Amino acid sequence: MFQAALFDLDGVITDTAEYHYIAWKRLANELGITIDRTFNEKLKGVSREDSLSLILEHGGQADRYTPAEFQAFAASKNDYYVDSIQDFSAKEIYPGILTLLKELKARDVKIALASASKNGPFLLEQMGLTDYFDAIADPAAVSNGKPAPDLFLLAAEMVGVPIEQCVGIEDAKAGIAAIKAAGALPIGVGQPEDLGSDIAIVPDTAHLTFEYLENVWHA
Ligand code: B16
Ligand code: MG
Repeated sequence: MFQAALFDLDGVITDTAEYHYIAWKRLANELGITIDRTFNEKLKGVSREDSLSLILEHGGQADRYTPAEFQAFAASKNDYYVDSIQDFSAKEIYPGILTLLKELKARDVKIALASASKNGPFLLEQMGLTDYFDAIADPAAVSNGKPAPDLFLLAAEMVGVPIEQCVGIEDAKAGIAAIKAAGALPIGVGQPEDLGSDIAIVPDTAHLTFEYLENVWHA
């Protein structure tokens, strides 16, 4: 049996992916850059700074700004985003997630957050989920973001479980790559076209039951 479950947040525990998209789109518009949902797939699981670099590159503005301007743009996007998540509550938890967290707890499986988001702790608090988590890996504490394995390795270390004994749950390509690179068992939420057809994938979180995780683990 696996001993720890390492959760991504945006797109797995709740639908913040949409709010990130709206905030990036607003900032991109201000810079005269158009982004759509297809492009947005590239930003999922990717850090704030790396997302901004991808957007500027997409708009042909890669080297146009000073580091101070770059930081100001990233801060603006975060302000838009943080404004939009102020009213988050338990109502925003994706289907099946609360039950899964309870099932994991009942079986003494460790639970850790491996989100690239610096707003993760705030969101867990808003949704009343903080107490379910044995650890929250701080994305600012690792040198390389997803798709590098660092964040998942840190999460496993924080709950004292060897990475080979962990499952990682992700909705983003970069996140699945990070879980694979770390050496945990990846479980995707989404579509094989986005995440790859070589891993276990559920179409939505309602399918993420403890029984499902156990079956994947033993398969
Ligand atoms: P922040 P995850 C990621 O969270 C998001 O998917 C990504 O869109 C966002 O840019 C990143 O967090 C950083 O978030 O700006 O709030 O620090 O999917 O790894 O939970
Ligand atoms: Mg995600």
